[in-house]
Amino acid sequence: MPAEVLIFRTQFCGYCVRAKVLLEKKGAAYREVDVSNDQERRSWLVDVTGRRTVPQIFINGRHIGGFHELANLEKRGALDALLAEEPEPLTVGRPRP
Ligand SMILES: N[C@@H](CCC(=O)N[C@@H](CS)C(=O)NCC(=O)O)C(=O)O
Repeated sequence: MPAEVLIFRTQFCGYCVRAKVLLEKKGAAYREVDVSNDQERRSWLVDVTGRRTVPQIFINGRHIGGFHELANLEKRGALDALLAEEPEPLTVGRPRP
């Protein structure tokens, strides 16, 4: 089973598009959560990630960062392994959309 990839994004976000293009190029399925008009979820995201920008990307519940961190993983040849990891059966502590 492939990894669970979750992208928190807003509607007009170039880096979100770039992250999705990269994941699509890798053949990775992902789920998107649009936080454009959801202040509560956005505050939660800032609390969890310590970041105010979007996208914020999680792979199997692990916070990866934004587009640049994702692209760096790919550059270092580390992204494939993460995307191939099975998600844990238990989702305690995993971000909920
Ligand atoms: N280094 C970040 C940059 C992300 C970024 O600047 N995102 C823009 C939207 S495309 C953003 O969140 N801007 C709002 C802000 O900076 O508060 C990444 O690679 O994801």
